[in-house]
Amino acid sequence: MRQEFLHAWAGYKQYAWGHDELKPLSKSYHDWHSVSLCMTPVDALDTMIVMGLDDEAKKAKDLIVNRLSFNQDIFVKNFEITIRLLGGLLSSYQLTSEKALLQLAEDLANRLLPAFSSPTGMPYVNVNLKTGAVRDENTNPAEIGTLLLEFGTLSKLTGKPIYYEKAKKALVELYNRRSQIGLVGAGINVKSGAWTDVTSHIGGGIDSYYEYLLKGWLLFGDKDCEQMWRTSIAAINKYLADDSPNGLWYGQANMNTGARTGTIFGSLDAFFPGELALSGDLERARRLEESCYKMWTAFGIEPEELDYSRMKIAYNGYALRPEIIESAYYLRHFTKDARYIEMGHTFLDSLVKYCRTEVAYAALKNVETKQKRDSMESFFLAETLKYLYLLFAPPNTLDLTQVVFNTEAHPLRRTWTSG
Ligand code: DMJ
Repeated sequence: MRQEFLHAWAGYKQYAWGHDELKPLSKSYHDWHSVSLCMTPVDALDTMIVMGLDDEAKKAKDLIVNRLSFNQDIFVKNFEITIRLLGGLLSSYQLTSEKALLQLAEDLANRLLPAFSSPTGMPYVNVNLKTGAVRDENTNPAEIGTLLLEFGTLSKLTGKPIYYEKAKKALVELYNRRSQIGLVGAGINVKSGAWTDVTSHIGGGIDSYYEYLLKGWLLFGDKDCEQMWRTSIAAINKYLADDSPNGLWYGQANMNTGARTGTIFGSLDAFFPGELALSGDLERARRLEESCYKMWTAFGIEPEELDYSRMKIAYNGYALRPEIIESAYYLRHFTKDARYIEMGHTFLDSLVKYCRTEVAYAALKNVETKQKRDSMESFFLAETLKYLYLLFAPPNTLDLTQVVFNTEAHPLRRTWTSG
């Protein structure tokens, strides 16, 4: 796995050094904003450390410390910047004790804090890093509820409670707006607190809200998170789980009535077997990962969205996503079953066969034709290759009793003693 990581990283170094992302087909780069925020190096740094690639890690760390500045007049997505950059800086700080990384994290979080200034305390989508101006009030549960691990860890490491408090309030405000049957919808307005889309599911736009209820409990011992997780998972299993003739899936339902409204499952939903395994529900976790595996093998590589009732593709891209591999990693860890190593080989073989390019790896525009797309998102190095590496690595290469991964696979550790 190290070889594959080094292959992709070498492409980034050669054609995109200092920029956010490599464009693997045109051999050029892409920045998310008018200036680079070093997305790929920050996201990838702890993978290098975990893989023992010390020289590469040092180069990436030097680039970040010397080049990265958040004093920029740009609007950024609070959610993406939190999970990728704040998460990456914090985990790399915990792994290296390099103070400059913690300073960058704290500076970044201070610039993101104005995002929480809505009447409900749920964050606006975008915030300007220099001016603190905010915009975009229509958002979703994932963007509101996937902040506590990063902001909370920063509070624990700095002794400043404000970060934990802001992220926790946002999470609780969201949870308090669940329906009478315990579900959340796909869209919500942070000013009014009203739902704008009542479709409930576990996929993109909602997914990591649930993940952080569970992990907020595991990382911080937060009892409110435990209770919110327990209530939520009961509703999910009651209304969203679909025990269909071709296996266990999770589809869409109306958040108020629980009536089934869709049978779409996709590559983002594939984080859920891992989530179930981490929560102790190995039976559902195993069955759902088998369904995910069917989704992958039916086309040689998984589509972004599948209608599982007919096994027909609903959206045919593949963005180099990690979730199905992440789930295999958790299942391998908790069951010790070699089945998940077998799955891992299938995933790796497909990636090499269909996505590997001369200089790195590329997303697929179409999983049926296998036509490539000129994109390698930073999560490929942060997550996809890290989880593959850990899946094949000796057990307890990272001790899961000590480590909680944020949603971007940045390992956070409970290094603090109190609170
Ligand atoms: C990553 O940024 C995170 O895993 C997020 O939770 C979902 N999308 C991508 C990977 O697919």
